[in-house]
Amino acid sequence: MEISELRVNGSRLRATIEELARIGGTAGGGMHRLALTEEDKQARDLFIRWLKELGLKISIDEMGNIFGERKGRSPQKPMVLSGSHLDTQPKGGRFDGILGVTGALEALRTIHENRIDTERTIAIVDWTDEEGTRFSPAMLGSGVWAGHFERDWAYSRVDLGATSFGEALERIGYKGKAPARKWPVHAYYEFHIEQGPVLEKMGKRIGVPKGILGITWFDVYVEGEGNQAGPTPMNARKDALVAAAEMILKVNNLPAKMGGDLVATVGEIQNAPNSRNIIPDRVRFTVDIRSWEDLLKNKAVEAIKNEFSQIGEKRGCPVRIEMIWDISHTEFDSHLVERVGKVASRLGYSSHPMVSGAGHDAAYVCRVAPTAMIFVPSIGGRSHVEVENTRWEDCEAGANVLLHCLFQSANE
Ligand code: HGY
Ligand code: MN
Ligand code: MN
Repeated sequence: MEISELRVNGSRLRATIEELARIGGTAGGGMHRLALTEEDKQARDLFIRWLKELGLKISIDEMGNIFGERKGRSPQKPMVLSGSHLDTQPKGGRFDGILGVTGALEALRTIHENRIDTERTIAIVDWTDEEGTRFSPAMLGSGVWAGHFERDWAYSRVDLGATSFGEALERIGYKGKAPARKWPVHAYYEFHIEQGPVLEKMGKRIGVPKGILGITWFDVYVEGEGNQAGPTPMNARKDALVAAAEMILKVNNLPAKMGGDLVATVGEIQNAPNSRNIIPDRVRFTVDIRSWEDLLKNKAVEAIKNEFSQIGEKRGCPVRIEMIWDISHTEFDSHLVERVGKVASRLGYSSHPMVSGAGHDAAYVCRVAPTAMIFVPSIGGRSHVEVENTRWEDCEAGANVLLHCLFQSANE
């Protein structure tokens, strides 16, 4: 069969996604498969089994990133790489990250069963800890591989139970020997759900992001004075939770105040001692600020930090800020972005240029290799929730676009 007529096997892709969804699946039909947990290990084991079935050369690096390589005719030429992540949010969806790994696997399955040789080696990857929800910041696996984070610093990151990334990686048996260090990559494609409302609203099938918003994460620690909820007069309180509440509302008001495309979120909070009749004395909450405009994002971060210290001052609740992560906006390779759009239209799919509001491993790979992404619509624009969903025909369409982008890059 002519390469141009090749298409992926959509029902096999669906079956693969559904099989993975059974590992860490929640009662509500979503996913709970945090990085480096037993569930993550089982998903990795299954992924490796699939790689072996295709006879791929498998390597696991010291960050637990898993690569499967299908050798090309000229293995000395820089390879083509595609993948995403298998770890999920605590109550996440069946497609975020998983579609990128299984879509790349499906592309290689299609190439393999049609006995097609490519000039360049094509490799697929499962990046460790893309979500950053258990071990922050996000994209630790791809970030170390791309040289953005130091390996030992990543190993030292701890979860709320004080388990370190390094210990958890060791425990699941995925602390590989291969150095987590970039090598020459000719082109990287990441296939992913949009995780937003744009494609569905525009009635378009394929999203062609030009890049990814810049992201800043920091943790806020507010210290109050614990006391009995009854006898303590209201004007004598140093209530850490009330101070935090005022700060959180300021975060929510920040985008309206600063303008532009800014978004700002407080997603996580811990309150201590968290007893109904004790005035809280310690609160930790997280802040996530994003924008395409790096200057705007950085100005917003400074502005909100000032607001926090004023509130802390006013309420007698000292505030400590711990910077967790900062990545400037990412601009993908214009030739590969153009290729994604052209391949989509050649295959008869409508497409739409956009920007990714969600972070992806492509953000770090893009800093060391030409990179582009392929999006498909999220039903209702929902993601990072159990109802996250994408039509199977869109998964198949996106995987076909990925297949032909891989072919073009692997044979140039
Ligand atoms: O935060 C993000 O956008 C990604 O899900 N890690
Ligand atoms: Mn993702
Ligand atoms: Mn995600």
